[in-house]
Amino acid sequence: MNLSLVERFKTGLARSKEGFLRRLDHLFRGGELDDEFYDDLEETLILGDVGVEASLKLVEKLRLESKRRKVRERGQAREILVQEIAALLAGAAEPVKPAGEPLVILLVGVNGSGKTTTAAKLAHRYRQEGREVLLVAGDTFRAAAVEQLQIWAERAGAALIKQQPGSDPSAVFFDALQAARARHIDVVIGDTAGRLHTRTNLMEELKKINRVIDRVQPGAPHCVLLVIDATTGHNGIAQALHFNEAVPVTGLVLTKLDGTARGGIVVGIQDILKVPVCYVGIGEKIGDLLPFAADDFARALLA
Ligand SMILES: Nc1nc2c(ncn2[C@@H]2O[C@H](COP(=O)(O)OP(=O)(O)OP(=O)(O)O)[C@@H](O)[C@H]2O)c(=O)[nH]1
Ligand SMILES: [Mg+2]
Repeated sequence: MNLSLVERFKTGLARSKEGFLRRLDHLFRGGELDDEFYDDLEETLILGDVGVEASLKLVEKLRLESKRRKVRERGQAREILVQEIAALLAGAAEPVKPAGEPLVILLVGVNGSGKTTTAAKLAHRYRQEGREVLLVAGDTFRAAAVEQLQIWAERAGAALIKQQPGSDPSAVFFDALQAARARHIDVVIGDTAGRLHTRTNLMEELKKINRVIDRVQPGAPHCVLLVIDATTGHNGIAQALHFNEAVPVTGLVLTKLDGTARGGIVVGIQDILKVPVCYVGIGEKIGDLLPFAADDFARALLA
């Protein structure tokens, strides 16, 4: 597929296009920039999961900036809002592989958020760049989890390290990192079991995984991605805060953006957490993961 990133974000936001984005588009279709417009805009953004704080901030800035530029038409204000949203979003650069060592990426998150699928999609991305990839079946909790990752690994053309179901996930990571060095792997992508952020023992297990990885390869994991289901809305924020207490979350992956009519979550969550969205998932297929780009995303919201 040779679509631009803006086009692909737009495709991913298909359901939002019917809901939140349609309302937003409608608002900018003409007329004056009056109080009614600003009130409607605020409401639309909040209902679209942008979040109360971020919505108020955006509307206030738009009001000031339009006044400063002497803009009176709603149509002209659209571009200003695009720029403001882009400025609010910290688009993250893709992690860079450290010299001589594998890049280690750890995926964490609550049950069913899309960790395993995202691990596979990431493996696919790196394989397409010609990198050697090793997937780690760190979800030893369910037998089916290992099989699921194995199928994805084959599809992506990545190696896989696994152990018996029920074994200690830290031990799987220990093995995996040693194997990665011996086999000159470029990128190690670790799947983990889904866990509720309120379950202390499971969060302790995550801390242990993180410690073991750092012991075998000091400085790793380089990237801890918290995988959040975009359809759960602002619940994702509470999850993020808890996960961040256990392991230092460096970035977010918002999955199932294709399944929500309120795609504004991407804006709200970054504003509150100050953790960049690194990728968004826009479908169940291996190619349905987009690296996040603030400008393109803001444009896709309002174009
Ligand atoms: N539409 C859509 N579905 C997705 C996306 N990402 C994942 N899914 C689906 O969400 C479901 C759960 O995905 P998994 O990757 O198994 O989630 P997980 O976090 O590994 O789940 P647990 O291991 O049980 O915690 C699957 O049916 C995936 O196909 C996405 O971006 N869009
Ligand atoms: Mg899984």
